[in-house]
Amino acid sequence: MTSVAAAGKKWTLRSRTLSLDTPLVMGVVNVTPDSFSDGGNFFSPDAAFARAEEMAEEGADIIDIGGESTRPQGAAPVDAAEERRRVIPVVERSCAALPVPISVDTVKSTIAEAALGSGAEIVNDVSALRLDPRMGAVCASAGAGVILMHSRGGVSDMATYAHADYGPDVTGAVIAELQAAIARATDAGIAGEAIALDPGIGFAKRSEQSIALLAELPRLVALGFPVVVGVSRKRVIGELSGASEPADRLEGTIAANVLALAAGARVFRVHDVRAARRSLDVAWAVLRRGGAS
Ligand code: HH2
Repeated sequence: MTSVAAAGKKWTLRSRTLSLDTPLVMGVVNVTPDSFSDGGNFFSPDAAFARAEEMAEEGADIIDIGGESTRPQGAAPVDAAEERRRVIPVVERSCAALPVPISVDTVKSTIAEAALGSGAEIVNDVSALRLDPRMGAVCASAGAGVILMHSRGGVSDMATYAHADYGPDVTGAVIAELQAAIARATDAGIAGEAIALDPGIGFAKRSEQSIALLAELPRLVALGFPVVVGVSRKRVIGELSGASEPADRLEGTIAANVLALAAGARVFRVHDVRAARRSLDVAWAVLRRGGAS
């Protein structure tokens, strides 16, 4: 198998730098009643923290905590007060108790600011700084690591197909829009070393468009930033593997993660941390022996 070297070898967060010499597993904790695959499972702060702790023990390198779903069935936007109530206690407790960096999955600058004030290291913005004009400045002044994920539309329709019109080269269109996001970030004062890119699998993308992006991931990797991939339990995996239940999409998730690793992605956002850790570590040993770096 051909392997592509990840260009970005390090990712600089607020108080630490992550090495991308090995694949990084980012465990998802959704403090929501309605997330597409685990909604309601970790809605209480105690359950969410317990899951974060368990993920750290299972080998997560990063824990990503979110309080607003973008699920494909049309997510209900959450107001800032409710999102804060859901997320901040879990971020605070996780930052205090866990050895791994904490990421906050939000499109709102007030939530990012509160999470960073509680010790979070990364802001994972699924709108890539499109939806809140203060977001870039908040991330810059804290020196946060920032994930710029490609999407189109607002929270309630970004995971639908409402904006899935790309022309023949979906990867080229996504890269152009991510380049605009990089410009927004650097204009706001975010350092290049703090930025990671994510193609936004399933966000304003039909399955064939998500597949094209995964197949052409080296084009995104070639921009020179760390690449994050979130395929975990998504519709495209369900369609390809015939698994209608999100929790039944583990094998397909593993296959897509391993191929993304071979294509140069280095950060994997997953619900099933143990399985991702083990599969990516095995794949990486072989890829590295074959010359991947
Ligand atoms: N996918 C989801 C949410 N946040 N962030 C990044 N960087 N990349 C992704 O692919 C990504 C993301 C959607 O998954 P999930 O959080 O499990 O579902 P929901 O939005 O329903 O809470």
